[in-house]
Amino acid sequence: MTPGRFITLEGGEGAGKSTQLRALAAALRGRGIDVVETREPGGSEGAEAIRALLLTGGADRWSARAEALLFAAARADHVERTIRPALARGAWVISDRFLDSSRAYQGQGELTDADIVALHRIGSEGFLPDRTLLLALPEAEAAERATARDGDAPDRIGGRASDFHRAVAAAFDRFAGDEPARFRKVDASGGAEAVTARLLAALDDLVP
Ligand code: T5A
Repeated sequence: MTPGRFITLEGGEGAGKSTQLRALAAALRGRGIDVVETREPGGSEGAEAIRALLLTGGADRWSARAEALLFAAARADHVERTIRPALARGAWVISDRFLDSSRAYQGQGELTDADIVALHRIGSEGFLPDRTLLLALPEAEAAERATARDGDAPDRIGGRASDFHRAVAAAFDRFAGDEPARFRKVDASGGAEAVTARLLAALDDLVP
């Protein structure tokens, strides 16, 4: 049995993560790999229930600390119930967002990056992806794509101010620079097929 691999897609709103997850999964299946597609927040029954709590309601529904704990709790369930069992049977798991989203979205204000990493150590034993693909898209293009999809109704976190989303993008860039072995930053502009080809190239060393 070839070893399972855990791949995450990260990036800001509208970068094309969900679109690329589907295309990447199809391409890997075409190479004979058993692929599990999943997402965060969510990916297991309990985590999907927490997702609804996190993404709906007023902007101030949760304090920063409660929000970070809810993301960490959802992730703990997702890792234990979905990701680890799939990897154990040799499947590849591709997740639309994971820990780095919490670091970028919840670890830049009242809580620090070290706080988010500590929550992940407690919740998920510090479990990390084999490869994180960071989809990089200029702000204007990402906003255009997100608006084309969501109209004027972004979710509770997506609807935050553009300064917040700029800080999130900068944080993702920092993480990629700090961990070059795990991260690959991939240009997400242009047509979807070209982006998929870039993502596949960024997994070349892992594909059997
Ligand atoms: N969050 C999440 C945290 O704060 N902390 C955490 O720990 C985690 C895990 C999740 C929200 O939760 C926050 C971040 C988010 O605010 P979500 O509903 O899961 O929200 O949505 P997002 O992850 O933000 O992702 P989006 O769904 O907004 O965007 P995607 O998935 O990056 O983009 P996608 O594929 O839906 O594409 C957007 C639009 O662009 C088109 C698509 O058809 C779609 O209409 N598109 C393209 N158009 C032109 N060219 C291309 N190449 C295109 N690719 C896609």
